[in-house]
Amino acid sequence: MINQKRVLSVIMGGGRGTRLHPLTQERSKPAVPLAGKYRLVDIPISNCINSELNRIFILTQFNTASLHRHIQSTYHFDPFGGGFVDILSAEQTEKSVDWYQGTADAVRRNLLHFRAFPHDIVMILSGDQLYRMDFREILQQHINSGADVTLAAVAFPVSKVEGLGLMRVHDDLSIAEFVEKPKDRELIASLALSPALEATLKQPSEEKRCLASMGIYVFNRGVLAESLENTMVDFGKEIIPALLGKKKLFAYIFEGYWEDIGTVHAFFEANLALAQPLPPFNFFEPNAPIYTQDRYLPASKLNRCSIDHVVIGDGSILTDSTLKHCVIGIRSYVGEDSVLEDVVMMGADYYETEEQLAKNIKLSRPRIGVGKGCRVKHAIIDKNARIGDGTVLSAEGKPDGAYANGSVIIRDGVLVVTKGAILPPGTIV
Ligand code: ADQ
Ligand code: ADP
Repeated sequence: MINQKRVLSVIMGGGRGTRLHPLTQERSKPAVPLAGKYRLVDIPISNCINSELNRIFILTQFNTASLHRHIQSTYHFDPFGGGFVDILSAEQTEKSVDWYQGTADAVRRNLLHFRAFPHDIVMILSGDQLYRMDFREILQQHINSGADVTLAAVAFPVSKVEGLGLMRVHDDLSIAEFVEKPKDRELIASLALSPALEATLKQPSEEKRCLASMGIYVFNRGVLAESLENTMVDFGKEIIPALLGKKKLFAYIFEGYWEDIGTVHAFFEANLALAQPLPPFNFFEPNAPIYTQDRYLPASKLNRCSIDHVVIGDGSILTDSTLKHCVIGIRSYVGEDSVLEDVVMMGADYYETEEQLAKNIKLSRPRIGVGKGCRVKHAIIDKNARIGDGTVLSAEGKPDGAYANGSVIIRDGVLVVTKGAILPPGTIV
């Protein structure tokens, strides 16, 4: 039986990587708002809590105010259970002033913090994935199999494995081969699942499948320390391949929905997917809720709007507007005659007071939110953005790059209005 009190969970909160830029321009990756009211880090933390794992570290390059505030105001544990969520940021490590070089380097530099807590197992999680997983199952398999390291894996069709670490396993799920992000088609085909293992999977597939690493690793304590006694910086690229043949590595096959949302494009699509009739990720699951900050906001108010497949966060006010296929975050404001289609609007951190609204008028500055008569398509509107009346925004036919004096960035074909941006009335991108 697993003893959750002997497990430490470590969430990788993001490296130097700028794949979510400009959403990570002013905040650390775990703090990026998700699905109207959550933040990225709520997903792995909720999975831990729902799996009765309550000793959680977040490794991040920099502990931004928003991340700190969010963790502080959301995750409270009863004082007798020993639970905590601790942010360990690179800037705070004593030995070196530079940033974590990679995932393994980040874990290595924090081993001393982990040592202060009794544990036998360290579970390493990615911070930018959307999935719901009961970690007790992988931990149980890890113990039953006698593994030194267990890697969570999803069976993906060979045409969809680009950019993922792939493994070939024996029928007992022990790992025979691991290749980080291979490109060669023949090599990928040679890693495909055996017919015997294919037959054990719940969902059949027409196409051949490979086991792709989810970047989730369960390590026995001693093996983790031993495998980091070197200068390797990355788990997928270096540590895991180096352990093959030396330690017992097993795969745990996860069969639920799993999406890596570490790029602007994937982040945008995964958010918008929540507006589908039956979203692939269910935030309404009663048995394993996703937790977030309780903000005590009023219910949203919609005045004469046309709404078609839209998720709306608390405390929003929408008037005489048309919204199709959108995710609208907390405290959003959308004015008359505006049309939003395929838009992820993150909302606002605060309401403007009467005085602030009066000041806006005096300064000819738009209020926070979307003004009147705007058209926005295929876009992310980051928090606290001020979009003036008559603004038209669309990425269609435009190359990636900066627009509107840098207030708008097109990335992976998705238009992003940056956090706190001010778009004067009549802006056209
Ligand atoms: P990637 O996601 O490309 O591949 P990586 O860039 O190492 O790997 O990121 C893994 C996680 O760690 C992400 O959540 C990232 O934000 C975070 N991270 C990266 N560097 C960090 C650092 N220095 N400090 C703190 N956090 C950091 C990995 C595996 C693949 C696997 C995919 C699945 O290497 O084998 O298929 O994850 O997404
Ligand atoms: P993000 O979610 O984009 O990372 P933060 O969490 O850093 O943003 O900012 C949210 C916090 O900032 C909230 O606590 C909010 O009350 C406060 N805040 C920011 N700007 C203002 C402002 N101009 N007036 C009042 N409160 C503000």
